[in-house]
Amino acid sequence: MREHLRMTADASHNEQEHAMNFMNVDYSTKIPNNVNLSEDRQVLKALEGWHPGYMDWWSDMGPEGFQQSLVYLRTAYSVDPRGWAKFDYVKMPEYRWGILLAPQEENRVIPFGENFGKPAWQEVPGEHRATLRRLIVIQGDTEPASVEQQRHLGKTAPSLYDLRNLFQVNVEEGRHLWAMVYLLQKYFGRDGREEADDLLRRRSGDADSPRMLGAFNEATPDWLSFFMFTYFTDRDGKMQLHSLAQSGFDPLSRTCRFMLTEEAHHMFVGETGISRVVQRTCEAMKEAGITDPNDVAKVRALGVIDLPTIQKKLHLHYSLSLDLFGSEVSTNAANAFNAGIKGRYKETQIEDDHQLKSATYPVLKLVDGVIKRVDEPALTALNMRLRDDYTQDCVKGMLRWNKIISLAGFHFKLTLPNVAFHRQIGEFRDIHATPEGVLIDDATWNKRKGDWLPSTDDGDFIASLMEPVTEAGQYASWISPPKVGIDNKPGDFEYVKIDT
Ligand code: BYC
Repeated sequence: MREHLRMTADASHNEQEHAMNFMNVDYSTKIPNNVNLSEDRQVLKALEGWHPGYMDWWSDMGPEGFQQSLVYLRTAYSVDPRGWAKFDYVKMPEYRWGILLAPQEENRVIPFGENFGKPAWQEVPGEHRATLRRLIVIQGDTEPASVEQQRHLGKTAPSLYDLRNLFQVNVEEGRHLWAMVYLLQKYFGRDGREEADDLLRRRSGDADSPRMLGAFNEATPDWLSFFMFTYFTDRDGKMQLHSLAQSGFDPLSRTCRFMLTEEAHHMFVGETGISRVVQRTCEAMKEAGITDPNDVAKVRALGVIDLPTIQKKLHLHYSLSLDLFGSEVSTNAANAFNAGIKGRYKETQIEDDHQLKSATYPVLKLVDGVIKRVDEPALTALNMRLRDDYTQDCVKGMLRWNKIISLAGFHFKLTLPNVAFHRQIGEFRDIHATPEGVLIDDATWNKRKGDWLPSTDDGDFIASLMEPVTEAGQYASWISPPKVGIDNKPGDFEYVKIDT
């Protein structure tokens, strides 16, 4: 990411000045941007026309309550990686949602596919218009969906620090919606504008007009789910954005590159959130002299979330997020790659022909009732490859959480379930498997699923802990304070001034 944004060291002073001006965001128009909107009247008009609908959506479906509170938020004022964000108190509806693209790389070429090595497209290539639009719409659809899923959480935040992080994530997902809407309105004419309107019409979990991808129609009922979502589902976002950042369609690439800068904080919220929950549980067990982390009743009596329940939530969110990678073998993915529209994770760092003419990739498949690795053409196995990259990325957080547990002296390990567990998309959607990957029949699944996925009782227990804590520097019983404050603020900093 930084590689892309970093300016070449040998650029002359003037070039550097020019680049800096370009990177700074123009706040003189209603919609802050670094794409020279003031000289692109048609697109500015389309975006200004879309703005009131967005504000209505934000007020109907954005965070419930707190709209008049002052929140200590970061706002992007530049896309320079050395200093792109500014922190200040802002009322959420007054947040400056803007259009920010990473700087254009001179002479950038399409890094993969049939058009490998040709100049990157600055306009939509006609023959790939439909594929491109579909991917942008799907990406755009997830952004408001997550805000809708999280809209009730403010009422039960475990601290002002967490409340602020929730709102930061929410406003930035809102900005990511703007990012996709800009691409639709600037490059796709009338149908782009219609798609932009539809992005405000669909609703997470709505029976008639749901969001496009499965995980974005699930509830986020409590803060443990929020942390799991930002760890696992936002990480799918990271992988997908990385793949789209490779795109031969340069405006999409530049948009995604900047989105990734913001996205990192969302996963930080997830990773540290789960760490803090695990930490608090371990401390409470130690203080109470509990040696068996599986003694759920005893642990729950302490007002903390037992490790087996954390494991169940992890099973749920990881498996839902795996579904977001689509089918293991996909001609859609192959076509998008061939076209030069969606690449692989870290495409430019991979050493191969970038066309996958004869390469194969091992794909997990169900063969005669057994899960096996089967070599498939690498081109159709791109979703599987990205999913594998994702799994590797997920493991990092697990190691940190498990370290907290082992340092506290407990024998318990959080683990990722097998990829065949609890799937609704792809190769394993019609079977049942245990978290260890053992295939089981329907009856066994129905009997055992409460051992592996959060049950109603588990949900009720977690809900019972979700009491808001609104005093600066105070934290709910079930979560540890963070190690450092946001923007290096002290522990008792008032991140949200609720009553203003
Ligand atoms: N749910 O060939 P297939 C984020 C559909 S998250 C419902 O298997 P393909 C964020 C698929 O659309 C990242 N439907 O898969 C995170 C297709 O339908 P059509 C979001 C699904 O196309 C947190 C059919 O099944 N970005 O940013 O290779 C907070 C066969 O498809 C699902 C992207 O996903 C599903 N899970 O890959 C905020 C990137 N999976 O066309 C934000 C853009 C598949 O036959 N999207 N289907 O009607 C893509 O790259 C691809 O569309 C997918 C699917 C990876 C999603």
